[in-house]
Amino acid sequence: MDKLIITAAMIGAEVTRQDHPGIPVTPEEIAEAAYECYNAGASIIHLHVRKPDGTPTQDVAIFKVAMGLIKEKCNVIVQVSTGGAVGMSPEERIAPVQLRPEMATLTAGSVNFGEDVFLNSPQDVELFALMMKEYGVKPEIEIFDTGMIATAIRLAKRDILLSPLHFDMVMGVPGGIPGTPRNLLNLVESLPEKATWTVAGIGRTELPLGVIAIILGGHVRVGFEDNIYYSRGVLADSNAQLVARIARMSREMGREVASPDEARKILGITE
Ligand code: KMH
Ligand code: ZN
Repeated sequence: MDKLIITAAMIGAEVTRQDHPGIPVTPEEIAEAAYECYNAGASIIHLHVRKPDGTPTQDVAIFKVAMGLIKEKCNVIVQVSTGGAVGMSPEERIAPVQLRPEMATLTAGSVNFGEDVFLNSPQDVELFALMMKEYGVKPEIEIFDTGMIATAIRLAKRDILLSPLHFDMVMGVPGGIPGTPRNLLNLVESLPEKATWTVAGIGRTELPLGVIAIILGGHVRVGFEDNIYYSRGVLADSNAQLVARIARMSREMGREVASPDEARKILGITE
């Protein structure tokens, strides 16, 4: 079994300072939090950025500053979000890919997202995938429901997505696939050969699904984007605390944690 890749999703688009006072907002705060997560065992930073007032943005200039500051501190893999926030235009969302990050997210279909609709038309999914191919960016294919895996496989058959594919099962979003062990097993069994996968359990599903992924040979995403609690009703101290717990549990179960360079090899970013 490969070593465990831990992704830190520290920011997202929805969580506010009111929800958690420790959410990193400025590029400096983001870089510092990323460095703490790296030291705790994260090899990928799933990156969103915010405007100075805390609202989500896909502003390329802000991404560039945040990525530069992260890279000054450590060689973690930066994975930019092309999900952005619900309601942003496709043009806005895909813009940070021009910075040629090592990875970016690619949501493989539309999904109800709480009270909103997270719109990803077949045309936009294909366009995003083609842009990532053009810029040499490894997609992390975000799966909010079963049919999205089939969509990704169709794109791979047309060489729009290149093998080996890497998936992120985003589970427990109200409107998306519920975060149950049985659903996770079904998703994993639906993956194409040689695919790698991680799981992002939303809210209280983060920890149990993470543990199952450690056992199954998948990988794990944690952080305030998905869950701000350490235990029921108790806010986590920091993103790094959530990363450290998964790293500790994985080692206890006999599975070592991947460094960024080891993660690059596992994902096929480098040879
Ligand atoms: N904020 C969500 C609407 C991604 O980063 O690619 C989408 C999201 C997924 O967070
Ligand atoms: Zn995200």
